Amino acid sequence: MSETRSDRPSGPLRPWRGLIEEYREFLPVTDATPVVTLHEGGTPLLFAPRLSERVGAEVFLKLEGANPTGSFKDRGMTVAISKAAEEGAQAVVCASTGNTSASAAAYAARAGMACAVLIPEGHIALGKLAQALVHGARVLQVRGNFDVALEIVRDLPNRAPVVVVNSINPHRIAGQMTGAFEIVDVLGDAPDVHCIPVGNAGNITAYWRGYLEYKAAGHSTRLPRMMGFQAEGAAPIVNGAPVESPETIATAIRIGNPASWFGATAAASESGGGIHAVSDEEILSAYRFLASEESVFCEAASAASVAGLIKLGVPESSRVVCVLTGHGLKDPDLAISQLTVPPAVDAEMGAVLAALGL
Ligand code: AN7
Repeated sequence: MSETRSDRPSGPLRPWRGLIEEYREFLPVTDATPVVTLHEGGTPLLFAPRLSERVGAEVFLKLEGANPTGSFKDRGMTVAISKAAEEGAQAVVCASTGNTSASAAAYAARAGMACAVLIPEGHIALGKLAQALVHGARVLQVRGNFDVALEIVRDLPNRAPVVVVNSINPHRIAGQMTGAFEIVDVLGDAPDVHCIPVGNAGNITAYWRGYLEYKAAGHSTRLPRMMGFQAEGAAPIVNGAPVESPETIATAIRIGNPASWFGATAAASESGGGIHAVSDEEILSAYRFLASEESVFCEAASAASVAGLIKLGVPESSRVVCVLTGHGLKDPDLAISQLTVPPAVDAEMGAVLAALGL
């Protein structure tokens, strides 16, 4: 295994300049590529003491909600938008359950490109819709789910001069490999088990490729078992057939016909892992556990990785990484629906003490 990567400037405050600068030699960029970055990547890998105790393993959480737009999508988007800029693209387009649209909108704005996003009407978290709008994207709510929106988007370049920035764009997958590189860089090698939510299946495809490429380059000696988790009502890979009308509270992974289906099944089988389903109840239970016990507020789709870990278990003392793909603030409606918001009290000491039961 190689020493700490020495070709980078070091010092007490070595600036993080985004994942393209950090992992340039693994990415499809050259000196001719204008790097469009919001300094994404470099996210925390946080040890989770209570979750570790609960499952009898050593569990780390990869906090992808710490990316600039609050999800892992920024990893692929910095590469996809940089390459689109290199090709002279004026406009990008994507279908999205929310996070891709937020990320595409932000990076397109940074690059001075137009951006159009197609989202399923009524099934996108409020924070994500706000992001796409505030970054200036043309937001089209379509009467249908993600899968039908993606079908239209796939065909758009045949009709108009636009670049698709969904994960069917290979530059997205390339950028998302860097999540695996960072995990290996922090742990010193790959973990035993890698747990990850699966929607359109681009991310599990990217992580597996990332682990393989980093090992081939001599940065690790081993490979993790890849465990992917779909929501029970949107589990086409688990069922072995597309789901016509996917349903889950985890709207980010409300996807019935994943574009990278084969990438997910290959990652699972080649690594000795698997793709499994978790119920909405199990997802919400993990979501609440992470917030109250580990102080990590992720979105529901992200909690599917931890729900799966709790449900399936792992051999004792395994080293496990769960990817928490997006920030909990993306979906404030879901968070509040899980709780009772207390009524207001009068602004005086007596009322405050009484309300607190003191
Ligand atoms: C928080 O934004 O598909 O299996 O259009 O937002 O790579 O699709 C989002 C997916 C997991 C699943 N967690 O990742 C979109 C979109 C969160 C997500 C996934 C998504 P993939």
